[in-house]
Amino acid sequence: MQKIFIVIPTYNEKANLEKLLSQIFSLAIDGVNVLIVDDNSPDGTGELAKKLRRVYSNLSVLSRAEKQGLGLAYVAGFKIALASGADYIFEMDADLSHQPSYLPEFLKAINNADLILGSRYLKGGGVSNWGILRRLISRFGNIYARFVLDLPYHDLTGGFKCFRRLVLEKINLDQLSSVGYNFQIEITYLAHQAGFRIKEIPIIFVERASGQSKFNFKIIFESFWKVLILRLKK
Ligand SMILES: Nc1nc2c(ncn2[C@@H]2O[C@H](COP(=O)(O)OP(=O)(O)OP(=O)(O)O)[C@@H](O)[C@H]2O)c(=O)[nH]1
Ligand SMILES: [Mg+2]
Repeated sequence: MQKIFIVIPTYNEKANLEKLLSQIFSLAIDGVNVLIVDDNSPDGTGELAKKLRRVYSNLSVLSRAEKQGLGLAYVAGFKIALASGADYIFEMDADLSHQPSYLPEFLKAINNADLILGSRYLKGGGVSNWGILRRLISRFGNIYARFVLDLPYHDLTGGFKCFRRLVLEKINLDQLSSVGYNFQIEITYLAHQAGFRIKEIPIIFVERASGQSKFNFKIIFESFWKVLILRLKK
């Protein structure tokens, strides 16, 4: 039977966790496991996740000592998923921006691809409840990365993805240069360079209803120069 791991990094997502897990597990997808990677959230997300293991037998929790950024949380989670024999590995946010109802569509699409990107900027995709500034930043960031790195994909900054195991085995996870959000662009770029088949499916991204955003201008500047550096290393 296929084994699926949904890796979900969390930092202060207590208000979203129960609803998220209940929505994922109620889909009753064959072989599905959820791995929460918590960076010692002050709001107790990690403890709540551990408690919920009594409810969901296919839930596991990786507790890390301190907040080290999204990229490093994913790398640690991917290693566990690979060691546990996962065939397909998902990236997904904990704040319900990534709707679990899309999971079956990713699994269908990955039959003919190695990496599926959930894309806001394809026909049928979109963003709900984002202000104009956030929309412009996201749009510009995507056009910039697409142009500088010469990639054909429409959404490079999104974090709802499904990898075939082989992709994460082939990419050197310890050599990623991005520890923060730029990780999203970098991992897709490396998969593309390695020749993997990457496809996009449209998703509607729903702005978080609870908890706090960790998005800030530092992230934009980090991405701006890290994308340039990736290009120069080519
Ligand atoms: N473990 C861990 N998780 C993180 C870290 N930074 C962000 N996250 C999680 O990564 C996911 C995406 O972060 P968000 O804060 O939602 O960032 P965003 O989606 O760009 O911004 P908003 O939707 O506006 O909040 C969420 O599940 C966060 O809890 C981190 O340093 N460590
Ligand atoms: Mg979010």
